[in-house]
Amino acid sequence: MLDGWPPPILDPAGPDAWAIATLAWVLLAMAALVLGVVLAAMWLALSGRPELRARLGGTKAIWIGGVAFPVVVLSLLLVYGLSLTRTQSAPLRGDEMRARVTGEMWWWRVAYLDQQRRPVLHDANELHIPVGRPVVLELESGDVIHSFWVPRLAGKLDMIPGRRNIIRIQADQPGVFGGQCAEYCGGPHALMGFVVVAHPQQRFDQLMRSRLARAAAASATPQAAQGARLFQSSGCAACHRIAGTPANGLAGPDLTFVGSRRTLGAGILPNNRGTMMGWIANSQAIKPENRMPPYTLLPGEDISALAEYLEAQR
Ligand code: HEC
Ligand SMILES: [Cu+2]
Repeated sequence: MLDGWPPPILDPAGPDAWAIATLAWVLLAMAALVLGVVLAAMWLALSGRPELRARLGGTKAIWIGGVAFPVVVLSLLLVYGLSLTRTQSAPLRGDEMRARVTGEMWWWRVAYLDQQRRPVLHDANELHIPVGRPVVLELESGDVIHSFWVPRLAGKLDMIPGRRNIIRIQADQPGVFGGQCAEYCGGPHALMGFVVVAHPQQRFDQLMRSRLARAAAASATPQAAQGARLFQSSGCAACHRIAGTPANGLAGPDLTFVGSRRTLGAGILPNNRGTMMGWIANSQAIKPENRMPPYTLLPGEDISALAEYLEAQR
C-alpha cells in the first residue's frame, strides 16, 4: 500500500484541516439532532393524543418549529463555522516558506521559492515541508482547472489558468500526507495524486541544502552512463529535465530527484526499480491517456539501464 494515498479525509494533522474536520463533525451532529426532532414530531402527528395533534397543526407550532427554530440553528452554525475557519483568512506573516505548485494534466509541477519568491529548486509530484510551520503555496495551472487537496493538512483550493491562488498548509507532526486532484480535469484525473512529506526542521534544512548542491552540480553516475546516453537518444530529454545534464524538457515532470520520490506516476505507484521499468516501458497501461508515449519497442536491457540511471537521480 502507498504511504498516505488515497488520503483519509477526516484525520487532520494540521490546524486548518483540524478546523474543517471539526466543523464537519459538528454539522453532522446537528443534522442528526434536527432529524431526530423532525422524526419525533412526525411520530406525534401520526399517533399522538388528539389535542396534541391539534396543537402540532396550529399556527404557533409552525412559527416556532418552521421559522424560529431553523433561523436560530442555522445562524448559530454559521457564526460557529466562520469563527472556526477564521485562521484560514488571517493575513500572511511574510516570512513563511513558499512554494509554487502548478497543476498539469495529470501531474504536479513543484518549485521551491526563495524570500523574493524566485524559484530556486524544481521538482514534481512531491513537496517537502518543515513540521509545525505554515507553508504558503502559490497554486497555478498550466492547462485546465485542477484542485489542490491534501486533506490531512488543509482544505482544497482550485488551480485556475491565468490566476494565482494562495493556500496555507501546515503539518503538526512528521509524516507522509497524500493529496489528490479534486476537480475533474479529464482522462486519468482520478490517478492524479500528490505527496507532501513533513520533516523536523533540522532534517528539512539538511535536505534542502543537499538538493540545492545537487541541482548546481553536474550529475556523475558512471555506472549508469549507458542510461544517461539512452535518456538523450530515446527522446526522454525533450520532455524531462535533469539538473546538471543537457536534459531540459518541460512537458513532463522534472526528474532531477526522481530516484528519491516515494511514488511514480503522480502519487499512484510505489517507486522502485520494477515499477520504474514498468512505467517507462508502457505507462499507458498503468495510467491510460497520460501524456507520456509508451516505449514498448525499446529492448529490455535499455529499459533496465534507463531505470538504473533514473533511480540514481536523487
Ligand atoms: C512527450 C513527452 C514525454 C516523453 C518523450 C517522455 N516522457 Fe516521461 N513523462 C511525460 C509526462 C507528461 C509524464 C507525467 C505523466 C503523468 O503522471 O500523468 C511523464 C512521467 C515520467 C516519469 C514519472 C515521473 C514521476 O515522478 O511520476 C518517468 C520516470 C518518466 N516519465 C521517464 C521517461 C523516460 C525514461 C522517457 C524516455 C524513454 C520518457 N519519460 C519520455 C512525458 C514524456
Ligand atoms: Cu484533476
